[in-house]
Amino acid sequence: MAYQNLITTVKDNILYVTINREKALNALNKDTLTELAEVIVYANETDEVLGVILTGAGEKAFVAGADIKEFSDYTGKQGEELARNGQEKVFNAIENSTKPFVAAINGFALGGGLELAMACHIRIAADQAKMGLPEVTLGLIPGYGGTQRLTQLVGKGKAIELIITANMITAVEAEKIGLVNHIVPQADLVAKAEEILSFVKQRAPLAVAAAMKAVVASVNEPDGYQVEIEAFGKCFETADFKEGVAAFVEKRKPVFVKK
Ligand code: CO8
Repeated sequence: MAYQNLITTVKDNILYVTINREKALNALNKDTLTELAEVIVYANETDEVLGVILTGAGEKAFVAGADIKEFSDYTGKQGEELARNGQEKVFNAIENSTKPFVAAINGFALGGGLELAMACHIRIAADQAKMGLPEVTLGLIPGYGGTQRLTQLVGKGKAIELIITANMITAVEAEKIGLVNHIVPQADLVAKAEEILSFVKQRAPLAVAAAMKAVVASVNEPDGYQVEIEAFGKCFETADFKEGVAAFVEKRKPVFVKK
């Protein structure tokens, strides 16, 4: 995998993705979005990858938003197309992935950057990180799912306040309202993400995927309970279920084979 704007590597079943446009505070230009779409497909299709850690280059920004310089003279139709395309291929694709994506928020996560972090399944923030959806300062609104996912994560009242004031919040405030799962010192950010994935990596991968699908269905499907029932039933047909139960009875560690 060779990318212009991403640094990627796979180690110990984790795909590390760093958005690498440090001079532009890792802003999401078109090429970066295209590369992110490709790396998401790679993560989904590669058996070796059991989880993804997504971060930004440098110590200042995770992602400072969509690349403002690129869309300054778009028409309404182009804007709509850009939002639809980005949501489908990047933001929804992350949320619908069967591999857990952990956002390691190493600095500013603004606009499309916070939307990217919110599309991930778990968010860990460095203690100096700042987050916000400043789109209304530009005469825009969040277009990469931010109005929906912020509301799901923190509730309507807080979401409206954050979006219409455009104010940034600190990592501490973000944790308090449920926007991030954990806060750690900057130097421990990736280690914390690895620690979380180290637990996931020991679990039955098909069950992990089924659980994520059912949780996401709670907000994106008309009947999440039905999705859960069907996914639950399918688990009984897996070899990993038999292995998990056998290992419990035999008082040993299970060896899952993703079948
Ligand atoms: N796009 C392009 N360039 C950026 C962006 C951005 N979002 N953010 C920062 N940069 C660039 C700056 O232009 C500057 O470049 P240069 O040195 O060439 O002038 C460089 O990064 C460093 O930035 P600053 O000098 O501004 O650094 P400061 O420390 O003074 O400020 C801030 C840091 C507060 C993060 C500031 O850069 C800032 O406010 N950035 C913009 C934040 C923002 O408004 N983000 C939202 C963008 S809109 C969006 O994300 C919409 C998503 C939905 C799109 C739907 C489909 C189109």
